[in-house]
Amino acid sequence: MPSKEAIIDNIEQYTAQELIKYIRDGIVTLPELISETEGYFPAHVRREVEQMLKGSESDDWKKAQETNTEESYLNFIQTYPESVHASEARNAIFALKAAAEQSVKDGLWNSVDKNDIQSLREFIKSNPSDPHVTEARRMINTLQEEEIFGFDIDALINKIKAIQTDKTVLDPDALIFREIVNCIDRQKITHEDLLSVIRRDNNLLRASVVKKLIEEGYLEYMELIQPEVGIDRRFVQHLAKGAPTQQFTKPAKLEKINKQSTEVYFWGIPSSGKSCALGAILSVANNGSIARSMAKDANCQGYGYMTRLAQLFKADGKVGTLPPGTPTTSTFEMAFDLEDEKGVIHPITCIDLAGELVRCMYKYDANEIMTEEEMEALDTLTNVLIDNRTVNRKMHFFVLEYGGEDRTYEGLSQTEYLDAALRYIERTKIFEKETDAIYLMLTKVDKTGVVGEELVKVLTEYIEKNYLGFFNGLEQICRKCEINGGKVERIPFSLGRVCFQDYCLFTEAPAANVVRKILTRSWGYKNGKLQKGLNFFKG
Ligand SMILES: Nc1nc2c(ncn2[C@@H]2O[C@H](COP(=O)(O)OP(=O)(O)OP(=O)(O)O)[C@@H](O)[C@H]2O)c(=O)[nH]1
Ligand SMILES: [Mg+2]
Repeated sequence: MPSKEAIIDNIEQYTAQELIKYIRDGIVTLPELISETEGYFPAHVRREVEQMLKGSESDDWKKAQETNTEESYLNFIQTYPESVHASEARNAIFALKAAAEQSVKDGLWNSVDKNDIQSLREFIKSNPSDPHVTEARRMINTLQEEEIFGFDIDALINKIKAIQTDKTVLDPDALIFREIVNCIDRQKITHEDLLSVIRRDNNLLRASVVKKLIEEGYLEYMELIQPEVGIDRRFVQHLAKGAPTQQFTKPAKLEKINKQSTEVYFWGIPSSGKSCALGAILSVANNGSIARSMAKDANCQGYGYMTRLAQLFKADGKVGTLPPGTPTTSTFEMAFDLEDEKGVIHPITCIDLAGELVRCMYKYDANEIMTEEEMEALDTLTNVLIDNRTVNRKMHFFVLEYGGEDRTYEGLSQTEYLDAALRYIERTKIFEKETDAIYLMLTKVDKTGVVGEELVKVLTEYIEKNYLGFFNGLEQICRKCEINGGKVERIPFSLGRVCFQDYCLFTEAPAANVVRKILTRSWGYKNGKLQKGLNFFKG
């Protein structure tokens, strides 16, 4: 093989084919041949070389990408320095180098003994800028906690629950995944333990976490269906399909309720099941089984949300994906007319509030520092309930989540937050003048595992044990303000079966029950004439 100098000095002796070979072998480049041969490069040979190079450029680019090594891209750049793919090739080399560096770092991280505080500390000391440093610190904390409190599966479950309610964690699912994997890798829990955690509560882990565990080889789809774990095959099929979730856009700021209607409010802490209950109620209201017809008000602020939310709940035996949590600043107004079986039209406006808003009411009451976003959200509520308040009749559902009594947000439980909401609403005086009914809605009662009379018994005991104070407080308001003969009705609610938090096999009966109640208690008019009903102005 001649040297670069020999080729340049004797350029007129070589054929185009030979020159192409030298270029491909990286001995010389075309620009060098052009600029360093001082006019001796025969024009017809140069044209031939250029054409042959052009013809094969796209093939060679494909080959370089297929090989995908630093060398393949370097060769390509040397052969085609002017190519449109040259910068892409340089970027590819850069990415490959970065990946190689990262894998050396990963190797270092992989070799650290994750059960040993000392070796984790040494890793942090010698690699202070490594991306695994935070994880190493977290592991040290975990090991220290284990030293103090001991380790068992319940400790892991509690940790997962704590992460789920910690607002400061940016990506709770990723953190929960790492916690679990860390426990398995350190042989703190076995594969069977993980399955038993899923069996004990099908809703502890979100679909995305279970899916990641499967993708990373910690679980198998079929194991979830086994009788020992007992998850319905349809949920697992839905998981495998990875159905996309419904996305809701931020609504316009709500200034006031626009419709002459009965306003129905749902109050409850984050994740207590308000939006799901509302979606289910809207879906059943729309299907003609309880109400004869439903006419959605296309002008209301939450029209799009209402349509999409109701769409998620269909009792067709197929698994549906549940809505995501409602962002703090999103308060939705959903207005519609329901026609009952006697042809009476009931104009209704349902208001879906973010549970975070209920926490804001507490913060406001307790003079705690609030973010700008929280102030803005509370301002919406103040507009609707106080400044621009309507004379519409109102119904309030106080939503308590069955099984959520231990769940705390920043150290406080459901009732502390709901108490604050209650005080806030009391100050508006709407209980005294405009309220027709107050309900205590217990959501997620499928978690009891019982139905019928047994369910009534379990729930009565449950409320007495956990929420008697709150319930009595509500009844006291009802007596004082002469609402519903001083009675607070308790309504059990469930979507049917929920799995991996995001998936649901929907059953209509509980939502149908609520639609019936709304129809019974709301004002209506007949004969297409909008009249003020008898109970429209109460006091
Ligand atoms: N087991 C069971 N879980 C439910 C039920 N309804 C809701 N959930 C679970 O509770 C989660 C939260 O429900 P949402 O309706 O979004 O709660 P929310 O009160 O609107 O929450 P925010 O919008 O954050 O205030 C859902 O993702 C489900 O995992 C139910 O009937 N049964
Ligand atoms: Mg919600």
